Amino acid sequence: MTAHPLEREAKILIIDDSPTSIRLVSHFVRDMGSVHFATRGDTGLKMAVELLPDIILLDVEMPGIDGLETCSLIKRTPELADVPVIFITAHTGVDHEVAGLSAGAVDFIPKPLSEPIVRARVKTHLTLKRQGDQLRELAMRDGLTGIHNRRAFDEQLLIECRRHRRTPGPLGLAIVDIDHFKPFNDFYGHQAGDACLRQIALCIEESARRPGEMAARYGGEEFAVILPSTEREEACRFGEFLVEQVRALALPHEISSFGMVTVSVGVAAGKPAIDGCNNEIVAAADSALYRAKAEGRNRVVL
Ligand code: GH3
Ligand code: MG
Ligand code: MG
Ligand code: MG
Ligand code: MG
Repeated sequence: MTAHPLEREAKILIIDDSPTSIRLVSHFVRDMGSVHFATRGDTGLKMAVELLPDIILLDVEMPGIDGLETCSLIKRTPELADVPVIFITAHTGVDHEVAGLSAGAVDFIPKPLSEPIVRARVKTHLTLKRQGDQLRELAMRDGLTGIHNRRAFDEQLLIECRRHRRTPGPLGLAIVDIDHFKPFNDFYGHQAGDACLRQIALCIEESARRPGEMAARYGGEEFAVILPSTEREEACRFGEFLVEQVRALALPHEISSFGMVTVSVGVAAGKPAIDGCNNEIVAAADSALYRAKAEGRNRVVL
C-alpha cells in the first residue's frame, strides 16, 4: 500500500501580495506544517491544484484577482473544494465577513496579526481537515481487507470514464473472482475464508502498481481493477499476471481440482461511450469472467 496520506505533515499555503505579511504569517505557523506561498490569486490557485494544501491563508486585498474571487475559484475546483480557506484581512464588519463566508471561507483572521490568534485558528482548521480526511478515507475502504471498497471503485471508474473520453487510448477493467470459494468456506471454515480473502485482496492490490490503477473489493469474493490507458492485449497480460500471482501464493484448497486457491479473471478494454459507460465496461468484463468460469476457471478471458 502507498504511504498513508494522513500521517504526512500538513501543507499550509499562504496567498498574499505583501512579502512582509507572508514572512510574518510563515513565521507564526512554521512548526505546524510545510509552508508554501504565492503572491497573486491566479498563481496561488495554480499552486494549490498541484500542492493540494490542507489549509489556505488568503489575503483579501490583492491586485488582479482579489481574495474573494480567488476563494470562489478555489471552492469551484473539485479537488480543492474541501480545503479550508481562512481570510486574512484588515476589513472587519458584517458586510465583509458575509462576503467572505459566502465565497466559501471558513474563518477570518483580523489584521494587525496576533501570533496566538493565527496559531489557534490554523490549528483548529487543520484538525478539522484531518478528521474530515480520515472519515472520507474510512468511507472508501473495505472493513475486512483494507483495500478500496465498491464506493471508491464506482467513483474512480466514473472519473476514469470521463477522462478517457477526452484522452486517446482505451480504458481497461479486470474483474477477479475466487474459484470454488463456497466449498473453501465449507471445508476450512469462515474465518479461514476471511483470511484467504485478505491475502488475495493484498495480492491484487500489490499487482496494481502502475499510476492510476486501482484495485477494489467489488463484492463478496470478487475484486475489480481499473486499468487506465490500457489496450485489450495489455489488459489480458495483466489478467494473466494476476492469475499467476495468486497461484504463487500457493494457498491450499483441498476441495479444488487445482489443489490450491485460484482465481478467474474477466477483462475488457474500450473507449467509454457517451453515457452509461461504466455499466458497459463492467458488463463486458463480467461476461468475460462468466466465460472464464465456463471454460474451466484458473484463467483469464477477454
Ligand atoms: P465459482 O468458482 O463459480 O466462483 O464458485 P464459488 O463457490 O466461488 O461461487 P459462489 O458465488 O457460489 O460462492 C461465493 C462464496 O463466497 C459464498 C460466500 O460464502 C463466500 N463469501 C462471500 N463473502 C465472504 C466473506 O466476506 N467472507 C467469507 N469467508 N466468505 C465470503
Ligand atoms: Mg494585500
Ligand atoms: Mg462470485
Ligand atoms: Mg467464486
Ligand atoms: Mg459464483
